[in-house]
Amino acid sequence: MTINCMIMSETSTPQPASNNNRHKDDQKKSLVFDATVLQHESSIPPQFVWPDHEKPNCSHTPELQVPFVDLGGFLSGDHDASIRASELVGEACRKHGFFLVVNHGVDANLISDAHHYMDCFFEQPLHEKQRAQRKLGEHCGYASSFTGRFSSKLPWKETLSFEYSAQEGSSHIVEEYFQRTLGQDFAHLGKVYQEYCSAMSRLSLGIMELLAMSLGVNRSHFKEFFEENESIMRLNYYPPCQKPDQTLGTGPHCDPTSLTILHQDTVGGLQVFVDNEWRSITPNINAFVVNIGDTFMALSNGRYKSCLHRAVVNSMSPRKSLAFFLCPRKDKVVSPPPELVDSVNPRIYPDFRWPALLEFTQKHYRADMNTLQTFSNWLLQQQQQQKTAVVL
Ligand SMILES: O=C(O)CCC(=O)C(=O)O
Repeated sequence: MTINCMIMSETSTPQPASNNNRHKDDQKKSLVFDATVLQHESSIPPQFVWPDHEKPNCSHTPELQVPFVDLGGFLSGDHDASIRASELVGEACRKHGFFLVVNHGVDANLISDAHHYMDCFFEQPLHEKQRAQRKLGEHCGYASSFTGRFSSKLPWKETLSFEYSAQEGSSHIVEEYFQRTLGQDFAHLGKVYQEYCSAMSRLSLGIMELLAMSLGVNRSHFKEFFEENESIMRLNYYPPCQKPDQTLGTGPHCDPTSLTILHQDTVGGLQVFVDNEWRSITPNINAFVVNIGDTFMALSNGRYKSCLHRAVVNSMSPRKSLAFFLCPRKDKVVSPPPELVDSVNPRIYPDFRWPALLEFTQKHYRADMNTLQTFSNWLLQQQQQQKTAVVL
């Protein structure tokens, strides 16, 4: 998940809000990502051209062999099948943090509706989509690329993000969002995405059990931790681009969230950086791609990896992906269970609450492969400064 920052750093160091200059502001204001026009242009605006060392290699990207974890046995309570599934999950998470789940129990019609309704939203004229425009400093709403927030290395995509909550009393939060921002005509989309998010929340709690088993901690530990999750759903829409070798749909980043459950259509474009090279994950409509995010990396005391990934675009077909980002309830303290901390494995990251990391990635830092470490250092520095202030 790229929860990109408003005032971001092109290097990997948090920058103060004042580092924007007027020239950049003017550039940002004048650039509009209107996919219906830009997808046909033979040259692309320079803000979308990525530096040579980050450009995709369109000719050859080897496939990443990710395990298929069959959840059928686990979901029906088969003990041996659950152990096998948890072993596969553990192996993948120690290597790179990516795996596929099949026989996941999510209704295929629901998934197909969720893709179909993305077309209904994104195929509208720009001004209609802008009714849900994401405001500066917020992480929900419609974003056409990130033209209002960055001046370079812009992603070739449009997104619609919204909040989901598994808490009691929030069972219509997604439906309400669609009605509030887009009106009654979009009520049916709200219903579908509400149902889709609930299915993702249930699935992620199951995966949390497998993760706990694989780490040798109490099976229900992480499931309980995320039971009242306050998560984020993002619809990614990548229009065709006539210069796909110059740009990226989603830039390289690790997800700052806990666990991502992604469903990609049949077009392909997701790539993961493993063993020093980019590898593609072949689409499979029967599978969800699951990956560990920074917050779970902290919960596992660094045992499991949050891995760098990106999405490339192509000149022929639009591509869609549905990303559910599992996040803890806002007041939960992210801290590894005692079983994962000992003298051989001391604490790597300090305790934090998810909203602090979210704010860090929005206001100070453009999510990349060092987000968690930089955030930890920043947090420790803040705590040190507070202690010093108290002593003085
Ligand atoms: O679309 C994809 O395949 C990846 C999307 C992604 O990484 C994100 O939304 O953070």
